[in-house]
Order: sequence, then structure tokens, then C-alpha cells
Amino acid sequence: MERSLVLVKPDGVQRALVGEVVSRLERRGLRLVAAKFMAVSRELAETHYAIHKGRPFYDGLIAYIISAPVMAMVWEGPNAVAAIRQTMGATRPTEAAPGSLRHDFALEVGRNLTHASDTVENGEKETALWFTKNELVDWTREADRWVFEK
Ligand code: D4T
Repeated sequence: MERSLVLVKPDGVQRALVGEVVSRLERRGLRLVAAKFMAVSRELAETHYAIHKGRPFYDGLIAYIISAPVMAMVWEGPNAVAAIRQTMGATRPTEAAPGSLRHDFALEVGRNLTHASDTVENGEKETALWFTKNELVDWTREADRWVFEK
């Protein structure tokens, strides 16, 4: 079962789109594993976006992600990484597929509402960065057998 970190970024929180994001992931069939509403420290932001350090948009990206609270979550399911990124849409909202969150609710790459892990490996790494083991809920959903093939 794959897992992905999902963030509703500060713009999504300020625009009251937390419910929309949660609803779309639930309706897709993904299973919520963990969630917390939190202010992001500069240290966490810099660790999370370390790969982008030195790029022209880096300082703005850090300022944006710490500018207001985020809703941090972990979602799981078969093919969760690809499924969630598809639900989010391409990083640049003008390249996002119609019907995706970024297509439907965003215009600019620097205000693109959500984050989702881009690989299975990063799903695990980012889950461990944002959540402690105790915060991850291991549970069986009644509908699982109607959504998951195995
Ligand atoms: P995140 O990580 O926020 O889900 O975005 P993606 O995984 O979809 O995209 P990314 O890592 O390439 O970019 C991280 C983050 O930086 C912002 N960004 C990116 C930006 O402001 N300007 C840019 O030119 C790029 C490439 C948006 C997302």
C-alpha cells in the first residue's frame, strides 16, 4: 500500500478549501492515515524543500509555506502517489488537467494550493518528516474491500 504526504498549503487554508481537498481524496477512495492543522516552522519548511535550495523561487516558497497554517495529512491506497498527484493536477495550474484541484482552484505555481509526494520513496520520507509514528493511525475501513482489489 502506498502512502503520500498531502499538504493543504496556506492559500488553500485561507481560501477555505481544506474540506474540498479532503472530500476529493475521500471520494477517490483513498484512506486517511493522519492529519494535523499546524503552523510550519522555518526549519521544517527548509528541510521539506531542501531539494529546491538555491533555485530562484526558493525564498518565496519558504516564505509562502510558513505564512499561515497548513493542513498536513497522510493518505494511503493502491497507487496512492500517482492517484493523488492526478487529483491535484500539474504543479503549474495552467498545465493541470481539467477537473483537477489546481485546474479548478488555482492560477499560479506559487499559489498552487496543495503538496503531494512525487514518488513512493518520498511518500515514506515525507511521512516520517511531518509525522511521528504515534500519529499514524492503522485502521481498516469498512468500504476497503469495495475500493481496494486486494
Ligand atoms: P509541491 O512540492 O509543492 O507539491 O509541488 P510539486 O511537487 O508539484 O512541484 P515541485 O516540487 O517541482 O515544486 C515545489 C514547489 O515550488 C513551487 N514552485 C515550483 C515555484 O514557486 N516556482 C517554480 O518555478 C517551481 C518549479 C511550487 C511548488
